[in-house]
Amino acid sequence: MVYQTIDLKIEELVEVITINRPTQLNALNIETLNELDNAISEADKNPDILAVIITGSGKAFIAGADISLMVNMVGTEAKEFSKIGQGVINHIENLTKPVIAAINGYALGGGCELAMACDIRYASDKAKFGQPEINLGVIPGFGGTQRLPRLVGSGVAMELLMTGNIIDAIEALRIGLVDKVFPPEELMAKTLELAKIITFKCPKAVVLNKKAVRAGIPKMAQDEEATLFGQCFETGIAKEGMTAFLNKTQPKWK
Ligand code: CO8
Repeated sequence: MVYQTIDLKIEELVEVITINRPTQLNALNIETLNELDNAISEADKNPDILAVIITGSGKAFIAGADISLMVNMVGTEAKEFSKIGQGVINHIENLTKPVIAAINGYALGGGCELAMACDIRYASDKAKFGQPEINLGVIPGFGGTQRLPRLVGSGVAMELLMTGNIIDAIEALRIGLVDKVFPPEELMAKTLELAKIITFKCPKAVVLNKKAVRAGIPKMAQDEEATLFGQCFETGIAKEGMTAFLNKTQPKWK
């Protein structure tokens, strides 16, 4: 497959997947989700890949799902889009090889949701995190309502979800949203170093560790999340919030 919105590079048994839509801050549209899904399937099958790194080009990791794509959706379409995104992100989570996020910049909305599905998260000290969906009149729809409380606890998750606050990498480290923070120029080298250390270990035991940890994580209510995400589009609040974002104005909530 020829990829238009992601770049792939294999270096010594480690594949680096770079989301590459920098002018839209790497926002996830259908094409990007499909390409990511395909790249993950290929990585699964390729014996020359023992670990995967996901990062972003330019100043963002991923600034969320593509708002220009969602603004005109009706409830059923939004629910369907939510399920597509959940499927791709679950695919990343369930890949039978370790996946490390190298979070180089904005990891917002769907971007933070994708990072949370990775096994390990390294971040640049310039990275920013948040679930700002509330400002658009929606909720996270790619598993964020489920993974965020599991990672940081329900109180901290509720605060992030209900305020839409954007936090820096040091705060993300403090609350357990990321595992290590580095200066931007060291991020990729440190992430590759970690990935390579893992590739020297017994591949079967690496996968079994991942499987055991994942098996202990409580089941997620993703269907409910997708349904509730769709409801935001039935009531007109998503239209109000997303139109305001795209017009660079403030939404008026009833
Ligand atoms: N979608 C589409 N375009 C985007 C997005 C996005 N998520 N984020 C940024 N862009 C675009 C901007 O519109 C802008 O385009 P243009 O140059 O044509 O005006 C360009 O990228 C650059 O962005 P800014 O000029 O805004 O850059 P700044 O440095 O001033 O600001 C921010 C950077 C703070 C990251 C800002 O762009 C921002 O707030 N972005 C939106 C963040 C956000 O709200 N993300 C959540 C989106 S909703 C979501 O992810 C839900 C996931 C679940 C979906 C469920 C399925 C339906």
